[in-house]
Amino acid sequence: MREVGAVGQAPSLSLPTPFKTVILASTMGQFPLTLSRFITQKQAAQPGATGELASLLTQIGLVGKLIAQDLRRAGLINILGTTGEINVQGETVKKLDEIANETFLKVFHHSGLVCALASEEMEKPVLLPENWQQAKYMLLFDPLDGSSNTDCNMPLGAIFSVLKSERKDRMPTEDDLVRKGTEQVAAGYLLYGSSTMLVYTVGHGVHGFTLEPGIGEYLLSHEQIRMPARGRVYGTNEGNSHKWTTGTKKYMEYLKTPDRATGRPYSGRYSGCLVADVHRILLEGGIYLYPGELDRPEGKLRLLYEANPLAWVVEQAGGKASTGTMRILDVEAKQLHQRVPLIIGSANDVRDAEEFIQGRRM
Ligand code: AFP
Repeated sequence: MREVGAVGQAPSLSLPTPFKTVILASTMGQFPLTLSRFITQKQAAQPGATGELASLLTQIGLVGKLIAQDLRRAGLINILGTTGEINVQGETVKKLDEIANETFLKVFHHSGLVCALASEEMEKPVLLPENWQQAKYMLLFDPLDGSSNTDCNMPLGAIFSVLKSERKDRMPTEDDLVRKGTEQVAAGYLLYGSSTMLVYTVGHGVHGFTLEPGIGEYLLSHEQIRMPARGRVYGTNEGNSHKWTTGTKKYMEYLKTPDRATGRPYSGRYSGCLVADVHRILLEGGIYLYPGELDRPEGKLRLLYEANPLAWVVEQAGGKASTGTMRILDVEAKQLHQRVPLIIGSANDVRDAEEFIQGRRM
């Protein structure tokens, strides 16, 4: 490998290898696309684009950098453990939940990009009166997905959904945020795993960016992600199997029954973080299920800021997302923290699951 300075007359800096690689690539004209350059390029192809959505996505990337930094030092700066409070979901609030939520609010509150912010961690949305006339968008998010992983260094994520603020004659209200998944204008997630990734769609495919910490830039690492029509992996909490319906039980038995012709049994992969499990499936195929239960037919996951954004991402990559009986993106939203069963992944796998859950297959 020729050292920096030999190729592009760049100064011979004593830099860590990844950075040298990036410089070397750039002097050879192969600099990987950064998030902002990629979004700007894509936006140039969109007639009438004003750059606000591009800025919003770039700000999501900033949130990812800030939270990733906190997570990297989580064990060291005593932000583990809980605040002792209970959030609107009835769950114990972990300090990192709060920090992640505050990070989203700090980045977007005065950005001029959004006129409303809704979070899993906040019972009511934050409506921004000073923004409502010029800010075109509303942002809904789960600031820290997989909170149970916080104290054991397992993967975590954040999920976001962007809606257009349709009303210009008045400030937005909570009801303006309660919309069907088909009305999203952007959606995606941040994954805090072995590396930090941002994956998003604006309806023209799904693209993944990996944070290069050495330069603080997200670099395009997964352009136009397409998921396999069928996988070999399932993710679900089998500790809940006693609460599953007959159809769900039969589907899971089917997945675990050996049959070489259909690649069964599938392997179980469940991390406790929806984003991490869906990301694996997005790249390698398979299925994730948090189904309706006998005592909780609506399931656990939230429609507006978990199921809808991930459903759009997965559909844009060729997959499917269902409640077990209908397409997630078609579910009529009725309230901000509405829950919904989620069966999401490779199209053929989700189709099989629907047939069992609906009793059309035994
Ligand atoms: P938390 O953020 O409260 O840990 O919930 C995570 C999650 O919403 C999703 O990320 C996981 O797949 C699922 O819930 C885990 O739920 P169980 O702990 O009930 O399996």
